[in-house]
Amino acid sequence: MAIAAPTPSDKFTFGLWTVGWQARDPFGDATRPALDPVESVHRLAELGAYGVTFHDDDLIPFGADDDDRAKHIARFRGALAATGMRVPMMTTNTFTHPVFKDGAFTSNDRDIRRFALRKVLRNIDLAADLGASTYVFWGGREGADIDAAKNVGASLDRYKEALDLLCQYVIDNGYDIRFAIEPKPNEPRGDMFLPTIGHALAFINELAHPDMVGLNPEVGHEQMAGLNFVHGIGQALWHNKLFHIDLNGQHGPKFDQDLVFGHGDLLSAFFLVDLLESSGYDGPRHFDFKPSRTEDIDGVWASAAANMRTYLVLRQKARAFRSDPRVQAALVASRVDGTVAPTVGPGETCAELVADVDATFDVDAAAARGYHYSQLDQLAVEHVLGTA
Ligand code: DIG
Ligand code: MN
Ligand code: MN
Repeated sequence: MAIAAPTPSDKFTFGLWTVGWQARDPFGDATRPALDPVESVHRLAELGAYGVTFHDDDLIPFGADDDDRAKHIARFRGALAATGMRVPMMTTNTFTHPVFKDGAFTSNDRDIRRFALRKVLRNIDLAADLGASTYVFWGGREGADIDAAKNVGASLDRYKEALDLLCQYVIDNGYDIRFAIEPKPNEPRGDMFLPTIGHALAFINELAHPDMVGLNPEVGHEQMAGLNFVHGIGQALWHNKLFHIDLNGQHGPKFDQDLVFGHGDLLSAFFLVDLLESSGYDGPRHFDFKPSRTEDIDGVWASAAANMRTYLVLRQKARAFRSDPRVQAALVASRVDGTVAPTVGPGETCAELVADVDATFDVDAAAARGYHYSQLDQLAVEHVLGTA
């Protein structure tokens, strides 16, 4: 199977923090030197990426003065100009500095909440300058480690207050920016607010400008909670709230592995690509992964390339799956399109439904029907394995 090399038309993007991760973890020091963001832009462009994303602190050291800030931004702009790389998404680091150890928007300390808002406001201005159309909110420290620490209702009030204020700022400034909430169940906090796609969708409905706020779901985060990521994306799409996506790999409920895309639940990754490619989602295919701590810098670039290649391989396999006549027949045998038809007839009332004692409906015969899902799944497995 010949797989074409990635090109910017595939819209693959990477966070600067991914290839730039020095592999420091709670149990070990960095195994790699710091990476110049300008180097990352050039190397990712060479690999065929479309763009980069970043937190403010990934590019501009925390606490930098205005002159230093301007220099970092100017160098970065130069690399974008030289490579044609885009910045479709930006976000704020409200989790690394100790000041955020109890959260940002939901810190128990009002002065820290106000500091966090100022930090986000400043970076939203930069996002507008750089043409980012999506601004992500991953509440890395929004949550708690003990239940007595937080008044959950009041914390959600503060979360809502922050997002409503920031939406109004975008409106007042005429920025072409939408917000995307990124759920995660835990880590680094024991229990995080807005832990899953479902929690975030419900929260968005309570905001002052719900139309401006969507989701940036991450593969590993839903899977850490034992949830089906493909179903989560299916519901996000159903709500028209898939504004962005973080692609990576995860081996089920354990610490956040941020593996290369597809290097976790491969069959789930296959059906995710199948869904994304058929759903009309036209946003970036964004990788939020961590090159393994055991990789050297050559391994960092090899793993970055692996994300894109795996996506392209699965995209080609998904197309072959959907065009396979055996699969089309199996989908019919499983009556997968059966839910497309409304259950009730046009204008049919409940009384008519109840009166429709369908003498032909044989409950025992209906109960005996098979759905043939195993043969359908076997075809999927064999398309992924290349033996179909
Ligand atoms: C981690 O999954 C989070 C942060 O890296 C960032 O805020 C967000 C952006 O994709 N993902
Ligand atoms: Mn993650
Ligand atoms: Mn993420």
